[in-house]
Amino acid sequence: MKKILLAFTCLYGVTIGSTCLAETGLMAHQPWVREAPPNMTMNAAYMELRNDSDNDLMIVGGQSKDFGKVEIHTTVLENDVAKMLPIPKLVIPAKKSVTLAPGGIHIMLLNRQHEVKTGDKIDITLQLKDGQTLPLSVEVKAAAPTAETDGMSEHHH
Ligand SMILES: [Cu+2]
Repeated sequence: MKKILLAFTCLYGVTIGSTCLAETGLMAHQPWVREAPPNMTMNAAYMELRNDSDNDLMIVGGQSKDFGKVEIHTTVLENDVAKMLPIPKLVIPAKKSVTLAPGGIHIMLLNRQHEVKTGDKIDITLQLKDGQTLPLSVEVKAAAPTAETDGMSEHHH
């Protein structure tokens, strides 16, 4: 197993609400999970994944201690009904970013292990095809973050 690379430096410098793999240049910007009703045992994580390297990167799965199962999903329209479909891999092309957002691609979190509320952090580790991992600490929010609210919450630390 390759060692986990934590983000010390980024080609972008320090960006609020971001985690990145310094070596691969993969960055997750503003990862978040929407607070789910207490009886709902699944949820989804959204973020912008940015690949600043010269190589395409492929996310093939993930793990979380807070959820029993982590999948990559996309959303498709079938007879005007939105349906989620698991996809085996998510390619982040070189020098490009892919946005994971409600109604589109998302990291599906299944089999919740305990209740999660707004303000909690969920640990998710994304698995890359080359063996590297991108560990994320994802905040549970009541609503989708904006650049401003994210910056403001940072001042409370
Ligand atoms: Cu899903």
